[in-house]
Amino acid sequence: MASSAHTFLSFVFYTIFLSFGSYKAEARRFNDISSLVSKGLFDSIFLHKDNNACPAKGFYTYNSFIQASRCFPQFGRTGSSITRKREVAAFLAQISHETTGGWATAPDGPFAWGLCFKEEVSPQSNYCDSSNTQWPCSPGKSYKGRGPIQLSWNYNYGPAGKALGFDGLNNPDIVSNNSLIAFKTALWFWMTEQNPKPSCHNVMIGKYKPTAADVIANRTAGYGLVTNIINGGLECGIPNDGRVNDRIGYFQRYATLFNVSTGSNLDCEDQKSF
Ligand SMILES: *[C@@H]1O[C@H](CO)[C@@H](O)[C@H](O)[C@H]1NC(C)=O
Ligand SMILES: *[C@@H]1O[C@H](CO)[C@@H](O)[C@H](O)[C@H]1NC(C)=O
Ligand SMILES: CC(=O)N[C@H]1CO[C@H](CO)[C@@H](O)[C@@H]1O
Repeated sequence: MASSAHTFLSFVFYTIFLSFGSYKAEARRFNDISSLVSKGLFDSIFLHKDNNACPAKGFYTYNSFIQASRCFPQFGRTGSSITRKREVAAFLAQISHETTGGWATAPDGPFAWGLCFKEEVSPQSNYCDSSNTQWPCSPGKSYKGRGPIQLSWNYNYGPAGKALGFDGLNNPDIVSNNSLIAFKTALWFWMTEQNPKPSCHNVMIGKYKPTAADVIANRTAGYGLVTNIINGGLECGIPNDGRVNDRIGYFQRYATLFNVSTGSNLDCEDQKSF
């Protein structure tokens, strides 16, 4: 009797335990960005990131991308399946341009060479805006471009570090030394609104509401507006800009790999920067 009760209870217990366990695993898979971006898709997007010619060889791993995305539960998980895929494709395209090792006649084309660099080569300055007293530069530190989004300037390293738990002003190098932190800085930039700019995330999921100034400046939602948020001061409002075209080329290739259309307003040549 005792033994059969034990057996029965164990049966009930194990059934509950096992179904709860697999439910949790299922929920994790469903909610996780890995349900949209498999390892296979990631590898076919970043065909050459670990090429011997790439300074970031071995740095940007699939696992650090997936792990970093778990800190931003809204990323790629808002809206329809098409919206979610398009947002992730846009993010991967923008970080690819920022870190590209491609050239016009590169093997597999110029847009198969994202995530080739982890830090800016021969920066023109330390990217210290000394007029910014909220995020004062640490003597001798460089706030040059690092990581997938090429985080730059003290006023980005400071708040990114504060949000993510590292000392961005005193230890900016960590962004090119730790691949998990590197991906987190890129996602932080993507998800965070920096007034008057909307977040790239809100633009891609259709939550952006243009102000009167945005309307006059032609800042209409679309991938072009994301480019404007990232580097509009240097790249937007210029007809047929090569850098903008490179960003668009990456997005077109990735949208195809995700089986989604790119949506309209790919360019920012008619937009004023923020
Ligand atoms: C907005 O776009 C129109 C049409 O493309 C263009 O003529 C106009 O100059 C643009 N406005 C600004 C502020 O760039
Ligand atoms: C895109 O479509 C192809 C062909 O139908 C399929 O093999 C692939 O898994 C799809 N990719 C995604 C990310 O949905
Ligand atoms: C330990 C390590 O990899 N350190 C590197 C951190 O990044 C800087 C440049 O940003 C390199 O110079 C260090 O070698």
